[in-house]
Amino acid sequence: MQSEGKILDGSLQTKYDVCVVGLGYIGLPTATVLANSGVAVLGVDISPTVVETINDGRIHIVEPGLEAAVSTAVQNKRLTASLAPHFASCYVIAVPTPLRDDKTANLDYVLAAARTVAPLLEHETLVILESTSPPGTTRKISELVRAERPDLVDESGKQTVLFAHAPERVLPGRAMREIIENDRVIGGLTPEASDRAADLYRKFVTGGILLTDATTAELVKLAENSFRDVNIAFANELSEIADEVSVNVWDVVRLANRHPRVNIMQPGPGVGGHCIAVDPWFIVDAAPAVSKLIRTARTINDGRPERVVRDVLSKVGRLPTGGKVAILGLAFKPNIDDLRASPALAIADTLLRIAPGTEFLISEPNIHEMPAALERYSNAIMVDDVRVAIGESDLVVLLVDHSEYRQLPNPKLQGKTIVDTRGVWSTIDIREVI
Ligand code: SAJ
Repeated sequence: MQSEGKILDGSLQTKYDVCVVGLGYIGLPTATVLANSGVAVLGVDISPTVVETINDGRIHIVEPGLEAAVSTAVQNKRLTASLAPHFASCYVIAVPTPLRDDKTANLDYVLAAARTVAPLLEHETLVILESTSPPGTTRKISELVRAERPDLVDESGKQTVLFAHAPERVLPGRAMREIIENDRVIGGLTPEASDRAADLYRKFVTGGILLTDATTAELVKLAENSFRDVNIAFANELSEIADEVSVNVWDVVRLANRHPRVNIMQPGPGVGGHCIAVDPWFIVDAAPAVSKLIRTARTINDGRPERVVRDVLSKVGRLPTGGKVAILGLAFKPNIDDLRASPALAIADTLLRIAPGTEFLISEPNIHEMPAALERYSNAIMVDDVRVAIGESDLVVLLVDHSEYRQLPNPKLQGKTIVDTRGVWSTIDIREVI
C-alpha cells in the first residue's frame, strides 16, 4: 500500500502519496481515480460506516460508475479508508462548506480538516483545497497551519508547506467522466504550489490544466455556479412574465433559443442541491455592495417553491371532495436520488402540511421509502408505479423531469388537472414550415 517506508518517531511508518480528507460526492471519486492511476491513497472520513463500506469495496452514495472504481481501487490495495489521517506527501481537503443561516460560508469543516492534518505536515508537503470556498480561504488555511506548525519555515521565515486551491467542477450523476475530462483550474499560493498540484491532477485529468493564483481559482468556481444561477433566474422570471401575458413559456424558450446567440435555460420549481443555491451567497458575502444581480437571482430562484405551492393550492381548492393529488418527483434534479435542498421536497412538505385533508400520492422513481422529512404526515403515501399514482389522482403536480416521466402521456388527456413545473407535457404550439 505505502509508497515508501519512512522512519518517523523512531518506528517504521507508512507514508501515503495522497491523503484525501472527506469521502463524499467529491472526495470519494477523487480518491478513487487517483488510486486507480497508481497513486497510494488514504481516504479519511469521520463516519465509521462510510469507512467500513469503502474498505469493503462498496459505496454509500449514488454515483454511476463509482462503486466499480472503488472496488477495483480497494482490491488493488491502492485505496484504504480510515477515520484518521496519516503521513502523506499531499493532502486533499474535500469536505462540505455549507451555508450558515446568515448566508455566509461555514468554514468549520475545512478549518477542522486543516487542523487535523497539521501535525502530520512536513517541509514541501502539498495541501490542496477542493471544497468550494469564499475568496481567501486557501490563504486562511495556510495561516492556520503557520500558527499550528511554526517550525515549517525556511531560513528566511518563508512557509515551506505548499498550498493550492483546485475547485471541483463535476456534475453529480456524471462525476466519473467529468472528473477526468473536465478542464481543471488550479490556483497555488505560490507558483511552486500550482506546479506541484498540476503534477498530481495530470495523473488522471485528460482535460486542460489551467494554472492561476489561489484567490482567482476560488472566485472562478463561485463565478461558474453563479453564472448558472443567474441564467436559471432569468428563465424563472421569464416564466412569470409569460404567465402574466398568457403565453406558454416553453414555446418562448424554444423559439428564442433558435437565435444563434441565445441559449435560455429551463424554468422550474426552484434551484436545489448543495452548490448552485449556496455558492452565489459566498460572492455576495465577499462583495455585498456590488453583487446586486447575483443576490437578486438567488431571491428569484428561492421564491419559486412558494409560487408553485400557491398555484397547486388554488387548484386543490377546486377539486371534488375527497380529490387526490399526485406529486411526481422529490429529488433536486432529474435522474438522481439526492434530496439535499430539493425544491420539490420543500414543495411537497409545504403542501402536505397546509392541506392535511387532502390525500397525496407521491412518486419518486429513485427512492422507494417515504423520506424522513415527510414521515410525520399521515396524508401521504409513496407509490412505486407512477401510472397508478396518476390514475388515482385528480390533480397531478410534476416537480422533477425524471426520464421515466417523459415517457408518460399528458395526464390532461385522462381528464386530470396538471401543474407541470418542468414543461414535460407542454404541447409544442409552434409550426415549422419546411
Ligand atoms: N436547474 C433548473 N433549470 C436548468 C438547469 C438546472 O431549474 O435549466 C436546476 C436543477 O433542477 C437543480 C439546480 O438547478 O435543482 C442545480 O442543478 P444543476 O444540474 O444545474 O447543477 P448541480 O448543482 O448538480 O452541479 C453544479 C454544476 N455547476 C455548473 O454547471 C456551473 C457542477 O459542474 C458543479 O461541480 C456543482 O454544481 C458543484 O459541486 O459546485
